[in-house]
Amino acid sequence: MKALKFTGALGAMLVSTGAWAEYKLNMTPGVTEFSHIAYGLHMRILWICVVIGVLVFGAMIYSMIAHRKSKGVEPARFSHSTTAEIIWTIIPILILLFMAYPATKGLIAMEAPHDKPDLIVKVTGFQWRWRYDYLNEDVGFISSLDQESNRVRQLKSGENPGQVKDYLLNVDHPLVLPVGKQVKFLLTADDVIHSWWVPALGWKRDAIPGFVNEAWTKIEKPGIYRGQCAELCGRDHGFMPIVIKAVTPEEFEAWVAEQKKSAMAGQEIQPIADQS
Ligand SMILES: [Cu+2]
Repeated sequence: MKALKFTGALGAMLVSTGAWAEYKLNMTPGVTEFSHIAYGLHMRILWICVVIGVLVFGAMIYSMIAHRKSKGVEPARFSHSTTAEIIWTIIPILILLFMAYPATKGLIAMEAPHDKPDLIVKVTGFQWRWRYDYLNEDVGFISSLDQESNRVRQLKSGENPGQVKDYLLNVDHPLVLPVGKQVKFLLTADDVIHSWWVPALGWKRDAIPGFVNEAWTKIEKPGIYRGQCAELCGRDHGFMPIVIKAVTPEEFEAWVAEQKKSAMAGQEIQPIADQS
C-alpha cells in the first residue's frame, strides 16, 4: 500500500507540469556577453564529457559482453604498450587544449573590455548589506533585505510565513543600471570578505576590505536580475541579496535625476517603483 502511494505521488509530481515550468536543469545563459561566454564554455565541456562518457562506457560494456569468459575468450597477456601510452597521453592533451583555449580567451575578455566605461559603480559589502555609489553621478544608497522577507525570516519555525514573493531574494533599493551601456564595477568591503554575485551577469567578484576589485558588464535586456553574497561572511550571510533593475538608458537618466533631486531635498533615496 505504501509503495502504491509513493508511486502515485511520484506520478503526480511527474505529470504536474506547473512544477516543471519553474524547474531548470541547465545553467542559465544570462544577459551579458560574458555570461554567454561562460554558458558556451559550459555547454562545450558538457558535450566533451558526454562523448568521453559514451566512448569509455561503450568500450567497457562492449568488452564485457563480447569478450566474456563463458564464450571461452582468453585474456591477452602483454604488460606494456608504448603505442597505447602515446595515444592516451596525446588525446587528453588535445582535449585539454580544446577546452583551455576558449576558456583563457573568455577570461581575458572579462578582465579587459575594449570600451571605455559609461558608468562606474562602486560596490561596498557590509555585514549584511550592500552599498552602491554611482561615482560619476554623485548618487549612492544602501541596499538591504526587503522588510517582508526580514519579518518572515524571524518567525519561529512552525508559524505560517505566508506567501512572500521572492523570499530572501528581494531588497528595499535595487541597483538600477542602464542596458546597452558599459558598466564598470569597483568592488570592496568595509568589514569582512563578501562576494558580489549575480549569475545573469556571468561572473562573481570578491569584495575584500582594503582591496578594490574590478569587473565589467553590459546588460543586453531590461529586467530584474537577482543574486546573493557568495562568501560566507557571518551570521546573516544568507540575508544580503542583490537585485539589479536593468532599465533603458532614458529611464535610467530619469531615475538618476530623481535621486539627485531627493538627495538635495535631504530625503531618503526612493526605490524605483515596482520590482516584478
Ligand atoms: Cu556577505
